[in-house]
Amino acid sequence: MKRYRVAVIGTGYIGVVHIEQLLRLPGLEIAGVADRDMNLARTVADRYGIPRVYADAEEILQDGSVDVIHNCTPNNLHFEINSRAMEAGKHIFSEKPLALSAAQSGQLVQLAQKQGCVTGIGFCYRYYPVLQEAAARIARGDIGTVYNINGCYLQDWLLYPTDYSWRLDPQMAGASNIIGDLGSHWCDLAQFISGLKIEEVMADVRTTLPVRKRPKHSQALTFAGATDTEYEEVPVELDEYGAMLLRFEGGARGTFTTSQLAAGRKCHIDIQIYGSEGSIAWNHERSAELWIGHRNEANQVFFESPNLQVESTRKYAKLPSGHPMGYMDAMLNLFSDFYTAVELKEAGREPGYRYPDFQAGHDEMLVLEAALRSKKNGMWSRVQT
Ligand code: SOE
Repeated sequence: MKRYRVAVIGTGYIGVVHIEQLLRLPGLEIAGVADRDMNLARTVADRYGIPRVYADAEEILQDGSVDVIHNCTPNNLHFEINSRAMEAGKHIFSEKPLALSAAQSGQLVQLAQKQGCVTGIGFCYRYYPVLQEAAARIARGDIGTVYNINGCYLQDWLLYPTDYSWRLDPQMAGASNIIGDLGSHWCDLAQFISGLKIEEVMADVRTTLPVRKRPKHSQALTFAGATDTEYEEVPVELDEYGAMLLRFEGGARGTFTTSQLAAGRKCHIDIQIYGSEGSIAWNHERSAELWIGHRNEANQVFFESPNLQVESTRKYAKLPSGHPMGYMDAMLNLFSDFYTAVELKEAGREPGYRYPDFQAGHDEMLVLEAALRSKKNGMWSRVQT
C-alpha cells in the first residue's frame, strides 16, 4: 500500500483532534502542519513529533510531495484552501462548513468531479457505531415508514457575555454561527440515519446576546472560556440559538432546537426517529447505546458491538462488546472510511459505502441557506437542489 503524505492546516482544537487520529491510522504519515500562529504550530508539531512546520498554507499547496490536505482552519478560509488543494491535484478533507455560501460549495463539488479528487467533510457524529447501525436498520425497514424526526444539539460555552469566539464574527464564520455549525451536524445526522433529504425549512434564529465583551488580548478557545481580564464591548449579529421545523422527502416531519446558551449542556446531541413500526433514539451523552422503541413489546437498549451489529456496520465497532468507544474513535472511523476511499480511487475503484464527502457538505449549505431565507421572510423555505 502507498504511504500517503498528509498535511494539516490549522492546529487549534479541531486540528489537534485530526492529528491525533491520523497518527492512529496505518498507511500514512503527517508530513507537516501550518497555522497562522507559528508558535502554536511549532508547539503542536513538537508535541506529536511532526517533522515540519510550513510557513503557511501556500507552502503546503506548493509541496508536490503532499498527497492529502486536512483543512482545519476557520470557515472563511475553507473555500480557498479546498479549491486550491484540488487544483493542485491533492485529496482534501475539510472541516465544515464547506464554504461560506452554497454557490461556493457547489463549485467545490464540481471541481472535485473534474479533478477526480477524493473529498471528505467533518461530519463525525454519524461514525458512532450505533448510528451506523441505526442507518442500516432503518434502511432495511426496521421502523417502517419514517413519520417524525425530532431532536436538539445544545452547548453552553457561549452562555456569558464574556464568552467570545471567532464563530460570532461574520467575517470569519460566515452568515451563521450555530445553524451553520451545530445545525449542520444534526441535519447531517437526521438525513444520514433516516436516508431522507430535508426539502423544506421554517426557521426561528436568534442572537440572544447582541452585545458581548471581547477579550482584548486573547480569544476564547472553543469550550475553554477566556482567560483575559480586559474586555471591549462589541455588537454581535450571529445566532447562538435556532429552532427549525423540517419537512423531509416522502412527508416525514421534523423539529430541531439548538443553543450554545444551555447551561450544563456541553455537547448534548439528541435525535429521535419515529416510524410506523417502531422508533430509534440516540443521545451523545450515552453514545454507545441505541434506544429501540416498540409499541407492543418491551423497548430495547442496543449496545455497540462488533458481534451483534449488522454485517455492514461491524467494522465501526472496534472494541470488544462492553467497551464503549468515544468521539475520538468516531473521528478515526470517519478518517478510516475517507482514506479507504482514497486508496480505492487510486486503484480506479469507488467505495461501496456512504461517507460524508463534499456533496454532503454542499447539502448542508443548502439547508443553511434555506433556514436563513426563512429567518428573513418568516416563511417556509425550499431547500434548493
Ligand atoms: C463548537 O460549537 C464545536 O466545536 C463545533 O464546531 C464542532 O463541530 C462540534 O463537534 C463541537 O462543538
